[in-house]
Amino acid sequence: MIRTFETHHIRRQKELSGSLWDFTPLQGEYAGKHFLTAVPGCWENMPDFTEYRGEGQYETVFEAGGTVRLEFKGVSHTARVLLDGKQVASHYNAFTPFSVVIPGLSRGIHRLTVIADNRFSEASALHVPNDYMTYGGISRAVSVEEIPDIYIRYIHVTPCRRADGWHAGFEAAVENTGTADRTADIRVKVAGKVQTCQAVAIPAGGEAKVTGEFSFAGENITGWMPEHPALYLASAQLIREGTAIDDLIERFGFREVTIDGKQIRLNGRALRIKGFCRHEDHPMYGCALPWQAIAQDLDTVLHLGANSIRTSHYPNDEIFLDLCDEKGILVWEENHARGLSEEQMRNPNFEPQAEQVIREMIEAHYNHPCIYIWGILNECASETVYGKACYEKQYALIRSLDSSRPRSSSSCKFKTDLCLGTPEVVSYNIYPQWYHDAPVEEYLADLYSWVQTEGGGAGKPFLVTEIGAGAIYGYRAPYKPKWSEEYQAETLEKQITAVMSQPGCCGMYIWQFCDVRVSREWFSSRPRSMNNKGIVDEYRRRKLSYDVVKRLYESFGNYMD
Ligand code: ADA
Repeated sequence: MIRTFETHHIRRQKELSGSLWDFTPLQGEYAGKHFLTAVPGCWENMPDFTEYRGEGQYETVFEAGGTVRLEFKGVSHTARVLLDGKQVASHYNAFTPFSVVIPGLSRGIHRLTVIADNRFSEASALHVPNDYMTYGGISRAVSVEEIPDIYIRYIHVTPCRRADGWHAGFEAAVENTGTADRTADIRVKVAGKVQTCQAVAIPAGGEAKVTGEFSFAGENITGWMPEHPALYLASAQLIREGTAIDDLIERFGFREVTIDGKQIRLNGRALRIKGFCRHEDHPMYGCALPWQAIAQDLDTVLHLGANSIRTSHYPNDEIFLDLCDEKGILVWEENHARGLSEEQMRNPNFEPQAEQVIREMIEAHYNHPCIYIWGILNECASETVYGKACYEKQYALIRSLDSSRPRSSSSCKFKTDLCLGTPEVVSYNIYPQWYHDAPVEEYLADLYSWVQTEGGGAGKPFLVTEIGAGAIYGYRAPYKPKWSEEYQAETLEKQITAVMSQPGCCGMYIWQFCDVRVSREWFSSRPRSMNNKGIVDEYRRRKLSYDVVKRLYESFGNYMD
């Protein structure tokens, strides 16, 4: 599955994932040996490759001709793409989509080769040994499309509420991959209303953008809210000499996120965030969870009384976002980074790679109503002057790409963060009663007071974006030692109660939804080489804390007002 809804009625699109591809590792004891394996998938789920770090070559064939567009929703960590043995694309980072257009392909059977590489190196500033596992493989969907030489690259819809009711702005981008200048009409349809931009010139090798706005004043529009996540369709059609030659269908929701003093407002309601941080990780699928497994996680999140998920620490699979749109789960989506030091941020690849992830994340995920905030650089060097310059650039880039959502970054720099002045929302990761034994209320009140006085975040919404404790599933002990399920349950009771009663705090994310594998190279002192702070273990088996979290989260509504 590529998306949970049809994105084309005119463009011919075929999914190439959802089948077995030929796989051969290019290094190691099985180099050159061929296997048949599922795509999407991670090679760590293949019996002989549970720890393989190297290049893995995948191959399949497909039938097409003319101008062909290949889209990859995620290849981990990096990808080299060859068509009939000739390299046509490369991409860095597992967590954002990329595509390539090949004009003038002869009609027939073609061989697609994808070489994924999950090694760490100085060339990779974001994929580094870390407190989560980064896998190898074609971890998300792959599709092939036949398109004209001009095609719809994206359509973005920005809903906004005015005194007379809902309006929706749009921007559609059309790309010309040919060698001749083209002209076409662009027919835009948003929630049933139509506008046609006549005779749009699209220069050879370039692109054209059209913008406009629809008014829905006085119409019966249902806003997108967690309780009723109403979704509407938007589409753009390319029309040349009266014939529709290409189209793109997207989905959006009438919802507006605004900052009002210390509140984050969704369609005017002051949100109370009750969330979980969630890695894309599963012992059976690695990071390539099938949509049913994702849906089951979301059902569990809702069963726990939560209303939000933080995609710690990278953009998630678009299917996850589609399902959150449909289920009314709010999403904090963030670019790919975790705990990078100033030295790591000074890697010359860091800034271009981090900014590339932001561009690709926002262009691809712009329309999802579930995303209410963009996050960057989890626990990176925000206490340094150099780091601050990087944060500022990335905040500015987000603002240039999307003016409709607030920005934030999860900091762990206790009373030393230099970057709280720019983002609309201040967020902190804290672990009182786990990494240190300060009483939760006191620790949080002390931090909050600093943010309001010297920290530069006065008067802004404040979120606790990580708090929690570890527990080994099945480890029970009446004297409640750390790592016991009893200790985690008791600690989360204290933490949730304290955070939800902290004046000025508009919510929290528990670290974390489920236990996850960590990279062996990073933190082998983690019991089981896992991060064990899940409310459920890696097989989604409930720990004692599950019922505590459910009771508490359900005792709070979705809104502060
Ligand atoms: C940090 C980090 C998380 C995780 C957590 C922990 O806050 O952001 O990725 O490593 O600590 O479990 O200690």
